[in-house]
Amino acid sequence: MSVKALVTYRSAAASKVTLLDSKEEYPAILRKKLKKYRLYAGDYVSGEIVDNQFVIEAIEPRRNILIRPPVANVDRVFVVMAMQEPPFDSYLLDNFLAVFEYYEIEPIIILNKVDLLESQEKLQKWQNIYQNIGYKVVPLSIKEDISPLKSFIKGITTVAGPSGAGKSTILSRLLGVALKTGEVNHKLKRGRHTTTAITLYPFNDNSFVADTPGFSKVEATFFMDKKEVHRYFKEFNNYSCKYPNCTHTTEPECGVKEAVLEGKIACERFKNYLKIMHYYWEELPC
Ligand SMILES: Nc1nc2c(ncn2[C@@H]2O[C@H](COP(=O)(O)OP(=O)(O)OP(=O)(O)O)[C@@H](O)[C@H]2O)c(=O)[nH]1
Ligand SMILES: [Mg+2]
Ligand SMILES: [Zn+2]
Repeated sequence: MSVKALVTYRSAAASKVTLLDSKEEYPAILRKKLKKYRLYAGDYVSGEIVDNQFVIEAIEPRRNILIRPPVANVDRVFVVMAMQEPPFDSYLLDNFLAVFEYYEIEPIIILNKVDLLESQEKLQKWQNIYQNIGYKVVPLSIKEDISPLKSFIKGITTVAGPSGAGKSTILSRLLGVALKTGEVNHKLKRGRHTTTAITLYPFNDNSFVADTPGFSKVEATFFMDKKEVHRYFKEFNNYSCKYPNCTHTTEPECGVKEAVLEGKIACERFKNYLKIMHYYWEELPC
C-alpha cells in the first residue's frame, strides 16, 4: 500500500522521510526508476515501507525549489538579519526579499540582536521601511521571550540570512532542539558556516521547520532576469509609469522615480534596486 511522506532529512550521503500521518521517521531510498531524479528536503513523496526502509515510488510536483539552500515546497521563510554583528545589510535583505517574492514564499523579517543596539533609532528606521511596504517585521533578541514567533511558522518554514545572524539560535529555542550554533568570528566580523545537512523538524501538527546555512551574498539576478527584478520590489507596483514595462532606470516619465523623490518609496530600497540594475541615477536623494 502506498504511503505519503515528506523528505525531512537530506545530505550528500543519506535521506530520511517522515510519514505524514503517523510522523514516524524512516531512512529512505529512491526506487530504481527514479534514480535519475534529484531528491530534495521538502519533497512530498509516496512509497512503501520495505525492511524498515521507505522506498520512494513517486515525487509529487514541487511548488518551488530554493536552490541555496536546497529545500522544496517552501511556504514561509524567516529572513533573519542582525541589527549588528554581523552589520545590518539592507542590500542583502532586499535581494532576499526579491528572490522570495519571485518564488511566492512569504517572508517574515526578523530584525535580530536588538540588545546590541545603543539606540532604537536604527531599528525604528528599518522597521518602518519594511512595515510600510506591508512586510511582517519582528524585532527580536535572545534576551526576550521569542515564543510569539511560533505563530508565524506555517507549512514548510525555513530561515535565511547571513551567517552569524542568529538563525540556529532562534530555531533551537522555538523547537526545543539543540541546533549547531556558532560564535560570530570577531576577527572577520562575519559568522562561520556551522550548519550543513538539511533537516526538517516537525512542529505542531502539520508544519516543518528547517535550519539552513547562512550566506552573506545573494544576487536577485542569479534567480531571475534583470528586467524582471522590479516586479519583486513589491511597493513599486503601486505606481504607474509611461511605459508599462518600465524598469525605472533610463525610461522617461517614471512614476516610481517620482514616488522616490516624493518620499513615498523608501530611498534606501530604490538605491538597492538601482545597485542590482547597475544603474546610476544622479537625482537619488539618499
Ligand atoms: N547579542 C546577541 N547575540 C545573539 C542573538 N542571537 C544569536 N546570538 C549569537 O550570535 C551567534 C551566532 O548565532 P547562530 O544562531 O549560530 O547564527 P546563524 O545565523 O545560525 O549562523 P550560520 O549557521 O553560520 O548561518 C551566537 O554566538 C549566538 O549566541 C541575540 O539576539 N543577541
Ligand atoms: Mg546556523
Ligand atoms: Zn518607472
